[in-house]
Amino acid sequence: MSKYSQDVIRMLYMHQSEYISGQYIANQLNISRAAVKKVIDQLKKDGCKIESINHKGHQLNELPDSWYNGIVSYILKNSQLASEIKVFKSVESTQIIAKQELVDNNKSMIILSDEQTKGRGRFNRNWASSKGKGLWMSLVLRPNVPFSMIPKFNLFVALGIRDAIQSFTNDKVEIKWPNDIYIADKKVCGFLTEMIANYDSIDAIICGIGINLNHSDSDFSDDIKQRATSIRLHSNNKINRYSFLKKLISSIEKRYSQFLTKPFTEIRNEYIEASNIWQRQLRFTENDKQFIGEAIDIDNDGFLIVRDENNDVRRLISADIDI
Ligand code: BT5
Repeated sequence: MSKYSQDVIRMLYMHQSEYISGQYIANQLNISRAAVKKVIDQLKKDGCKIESINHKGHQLNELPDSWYNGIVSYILKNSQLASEIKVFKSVESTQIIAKQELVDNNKSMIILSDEQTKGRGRFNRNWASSKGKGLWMSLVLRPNVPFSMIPKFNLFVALGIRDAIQSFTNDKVEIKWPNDIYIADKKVCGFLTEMIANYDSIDAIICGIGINLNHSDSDFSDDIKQRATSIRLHSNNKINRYSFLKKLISSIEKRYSQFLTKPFTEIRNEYIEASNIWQRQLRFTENDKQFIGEAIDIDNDGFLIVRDENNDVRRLISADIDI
């Protein structure tokens, strides 16, 4: 792609409701009209629906299901969450890229990819990340907090993701403690929080977030079909990935600043109300050991309180829950 593609696509995006002339774009970028035409032809080839009319100019009707840095950086220009944005067509995992990129600097980052060929869940499980269907992102954050605060981070970020997804559907979006977001008892999002830490402080939090945006049922492979859903399946319209990203980053930003300044008790009631694990029998897996029980509370520190089959009460910091 030409080095001007990101500038051209950003200008078309900013003027979506009107036609802008090749001359106008050329003047803004200080390049020739022929160069503009070349970039626009390339963007069309790439899948952008750009309408070009003689003597009127160009108008962006629809974007393909992919990320353009020119637009992402434009829509997130007021965000304080990350100082750098990196966008890829295909990577093994955005978590791997994030870990490479965070070395020897103190930057906060947003890493996005249209596709992941080796997306990973917790405990090295597979995360299906098909091209153009979802939002596959790693956030690198640099909070100046002790690493004992990582579980608390998870609780706040879960609410941020829930808030964003909820604004795109009327169906109830729920948190399955500690790392999943569900709609109608199916998983729409999974996230994981990793960190780079030294003895007494965190160098970086790397939060990997996978959200199914526009999958239809047949886009899920047989092994997850029964348990996975997308926002599109609970909305009347296709999800605009750019609008969604903007909402997601602002929701996470809000919860992140709460995380830095407030105790978990500040959001405890909200979190409990958003959770889908109450009053049902659940199977827990903790350190490879399984037991059946019922979740009864989340305490002030964010631990899950569970009553098991023997009526013993347990306090969990993390576990896998089957519902
Ligand atoms: C998670 O793990 O749910 C965390 C997923 C994090 C993915 C993001 S995408 C961006 C970043 N880069 C990465 O490589 N990863 C992060 P876990 O709780 O272990 O759940 C994994 C399980 O969810 C799998 O074993 C499947 O059963 C199921 N699963 C896999 N892909 C799914 C999908 N797209 N939608 C719903 N469920 C899925």
